[in-house]
Amino acid sequence: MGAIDFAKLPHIGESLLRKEDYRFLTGAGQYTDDIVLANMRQAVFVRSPHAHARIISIDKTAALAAPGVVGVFDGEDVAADKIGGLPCGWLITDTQGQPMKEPPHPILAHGKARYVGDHVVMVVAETLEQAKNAAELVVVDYEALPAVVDVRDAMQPTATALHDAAPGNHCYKWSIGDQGAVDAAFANAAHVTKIDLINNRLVPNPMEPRAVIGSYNRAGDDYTLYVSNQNPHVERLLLTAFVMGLPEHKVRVIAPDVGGGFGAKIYLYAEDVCLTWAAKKLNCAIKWNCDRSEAFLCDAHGRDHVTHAEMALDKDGHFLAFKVHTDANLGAYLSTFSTAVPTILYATLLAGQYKTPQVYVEVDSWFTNTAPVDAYRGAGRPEATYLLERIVSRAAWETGLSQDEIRRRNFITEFPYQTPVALQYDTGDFPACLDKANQLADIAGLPARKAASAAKGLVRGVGYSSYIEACGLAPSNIAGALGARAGLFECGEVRVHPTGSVTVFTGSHSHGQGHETTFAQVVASRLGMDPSMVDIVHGDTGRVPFGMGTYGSRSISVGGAAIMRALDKIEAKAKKIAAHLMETGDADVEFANGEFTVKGTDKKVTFGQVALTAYVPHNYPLDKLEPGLNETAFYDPTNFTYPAGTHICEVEIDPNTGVVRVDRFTAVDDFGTIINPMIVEGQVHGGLVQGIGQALMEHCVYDRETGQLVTGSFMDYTMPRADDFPDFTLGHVCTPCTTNPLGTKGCGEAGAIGSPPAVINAVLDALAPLGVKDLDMPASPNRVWTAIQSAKK
Ligand code: MCN
Repeated sequence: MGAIDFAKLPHIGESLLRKEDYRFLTGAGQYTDDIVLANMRQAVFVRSPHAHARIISIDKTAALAAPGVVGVFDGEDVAADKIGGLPCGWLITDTQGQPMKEPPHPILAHGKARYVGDHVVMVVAETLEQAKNAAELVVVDYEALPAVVDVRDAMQPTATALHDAAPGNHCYKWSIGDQGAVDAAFANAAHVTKIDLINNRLVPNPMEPRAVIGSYNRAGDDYTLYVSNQNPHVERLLLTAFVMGLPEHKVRVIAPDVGGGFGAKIYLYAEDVCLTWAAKKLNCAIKWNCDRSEAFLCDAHGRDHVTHAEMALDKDGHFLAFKVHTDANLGAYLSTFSTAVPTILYATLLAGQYKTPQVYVEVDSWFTNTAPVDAYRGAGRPEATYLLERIVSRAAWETGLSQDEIRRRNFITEFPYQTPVALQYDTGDFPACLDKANQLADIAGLPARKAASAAKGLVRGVGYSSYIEACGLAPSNIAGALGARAGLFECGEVRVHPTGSVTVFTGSHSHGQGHETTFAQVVASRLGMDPSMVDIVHGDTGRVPFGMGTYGSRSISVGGAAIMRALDKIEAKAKKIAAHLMETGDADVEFANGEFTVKGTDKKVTFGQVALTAYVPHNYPLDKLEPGLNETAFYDPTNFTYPAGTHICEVEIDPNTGVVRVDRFTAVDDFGTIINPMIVEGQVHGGLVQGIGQALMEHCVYDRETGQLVTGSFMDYTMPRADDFPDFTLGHVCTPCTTNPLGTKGCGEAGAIGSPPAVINAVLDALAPLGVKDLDMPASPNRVWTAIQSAKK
C-alpha cells in the first residue's frame, strides 16, 4: 500500500469490543458438540490402563452383542483396511546427517500399547450410554511390560525399548552452533555460571475439550469432518494425503467455534481418523467428545525438558559463550509438530536479547511411555526463555551485579542482528522495555516494601525476565530447509459484495484470539468503512480457499498480511473501475477514507459506487476488465516477527508455610503496531496466567515406577484461578516489524514465554537470605517449604 502509514489509519489502535462476544456471551456459539447430524452415532474409546503392554488378544464378542452397538474396531481392523499411521510434520536430521527415528503411530494400538490412555478399541453405538456400556464389555488381554516415563530413565541402557524402530528409546541427537568456538571462549572465561533445571510437563486444558464428528455421504462418496481444531486445511491435508489416501476434495473439514486450543488442537489425532474411517464403514455420522479425564490422558502435553547449561562471562559480566545440553521427552509417539519444539523452536532462541558471540546447543530427544508431547502455548520458546533468563539472573547473583545491570550490559542494541543460532532479529528496543518495566514495577520502592514484609515475618523478592521470541511462523523456505514438511504461508480472500460490504475468508483460525474483530479492523481501515461492514469467515475448507492455520502467534502478521495483499489487488482493480467512472487514467486516481479522487480535481466516487459498478457493469470497461470485485492472495513472510520485552515479578513468601503470593507483575512488551489494544492486553493476561501457572502450580506427573498418570484431574493438577493473581501492570514499547505490511509482531504467546523465569527468579531472590539457591518449577508451597528446611541443615 505504498506510502500510507498503516498504524495511523482509523480503527488501527482502537479497542473495539469483540464482535464475536455477543454470540459467545449469550450462549449462541456453535461448538462441535452443538452440532447434531441425522443418522449420528456415538463413539467411545477403550484405552490402555497400562503404561506399556503387549496386547495378547482382544475379545469384542460381548461388546458387539450389546444393545445399540453398530461397530467395534481394533488395530487389526485398521491394518486390514490399510489405514496409515499418524504422520510427523517435521523431519529432524541428526548430528550424523541421519533422519530421526520415526516409529509407526497407529490410530488404534497394534500389538502394543505404549502409554496409559493409548487408543486400543473404538466402540460405536446408537447412544453414548450404550457405547460406554459396551466399551466395558471389551476384553483386552495385556501382558504388562516395564515402563519408562522420565527421560533420565528412558536413556538408560537397561530401559525397555518402546519401539523396535528406535533402539535405546532415542529419537535423535541434534545440535546447532559452533562447539569449537564455544569451548575456546570457555577457556578464556573469568567466570562460568552453571545450571541444571527441569522444565515441568504441562497439560494444555483448553476450556472446550476436543470434539469430533466424522460423517460420510454415500451420494458423493465424500466426508465431512467437524473437529475442534486450529488448522482445518492442515488437518485435511494430513488426513487425506498421509493417512487415508483420499483426494482432498473428498473431505471437507469444518472447525466451527472452538473453545481454546493453546496448541493442543493443532494436531491430527487418532480419534479424528478413526471417526472418519468408521463413518464410511457404518455409513453414518459418528460423534466423539473427549471428556476431561481423557484430555489429561491423551491430549498432546507440553514442555518436559531436562537441561544442563553453562554461561561463560568475562570479568565485566559480558557473556562470552553459552552451551546447553537438553534431553527432551517426546512421549510415546511423534505428534504432528513435536520434533520441531525442542530443536528449531527452542535452540534458535537461546541467544535471547543478548549479544553472546557464541552459542552451542545439543538436544537429545527420547521416547517414553507417556502421552505425546507437542507445542503448547509458546512451544520451545518458553523452555528457551526459562533456561536463559534463569542462568542470567544466577550469573548476576554470582558476579555481584543486579539482575537489571547484567541484562543491560549484554543487550543487543543494533539491528538487524544476526544471532549465532540462525535467527536474524529485524528490530527491537530492549533497553527501553527494561527501563519502562523498572518504572512501572516501582523498583525504586522495593526496599521499603521488603522492610514492610520483613516486619510481618515474610520475605520479598523480585525477578526479571527479558525474553524474545520468534513467531509469525514463518518463511516456508527456511522452515523447509530446517525440516518442515509443510509450507508456512497464509491465504486470504476478500470478497466485496455489490452493496460494498465485505466478506473475508482467511486461512487463520480464531479460537479465542478475536480475529473476527481485529481482522475486520484491518480491512475496514484500508477500505474506509465501519468494521461492522466486514465479516470474517474462517475454519472451513469448503469455504476458505486454503490455510495453514493458527499457532506460533502468526495470524495477524501472516494471515493479516495475506489479507493486506488481497486488499492491494482489490484497491488496484477498484481504482481502474473508478478511473473509468471519472473518465481519467488509473494513475491519476487516489484512494483514501473510502473515496476515490482524481488528483488536482474535485471529482470523486465512493468505494460503494465502485463495488456496485463491478457487479452491475452497465457503464464498465468490459473490454479491459472483468466484472466483480473478489481477490485472493497468498503471503509467505520473509522472516519471523520478534516480539520482546521485560517482565518483572515481585513475590512475598511466608517461610513458615512456603506459600508464594505474587504481589506485583509487570509486563512491558513490544508487539510492533497494535491493532486492538484491548485484545492484545487480553492475550497477554491469558499468557501470563499460563506462565505463572507453570511457575507456581501446574505439573503433569507420571509415577516413575508404574507409569500411571498421577495428575489426571483438576483435583490433582492445579489450574490457576483469578484470585491467585494480582492485577497485572502492562506497558508497551513499539518498534514496528520491518518485514510485514502491518508492522505487527505476534502477541498470543508472549505472556506464557516471558513470565515463568520472572516468577522463579523472584522466588529465589526472596529466599536467598534463607540460603535457598535453586528450585524447580512449580514453586508449590511444599517445594518452597522443603527447600527452606533443606537450606537450614
Ligand atoms: N493483535 C493485535 N496487534 C498485534 C498483535 C496481535 O491486535 N500487534 C491481535 C490479533 O489481531 C489477534 C490477537 O491479537 O486478534 C492474537 O494475535 P497473534 O499474536 O497473531 O496470535 P494468533 O491469533 O495467531 O493466536 C495464536 C496464539 C497462540 S500460538 C496460542 S497457543 C494461543 C493464543 O494465541 N492460544 C489461545 N491465544 C489464545 N487465546 C485464547 N483465548 N485461546 C487460545 O487457545
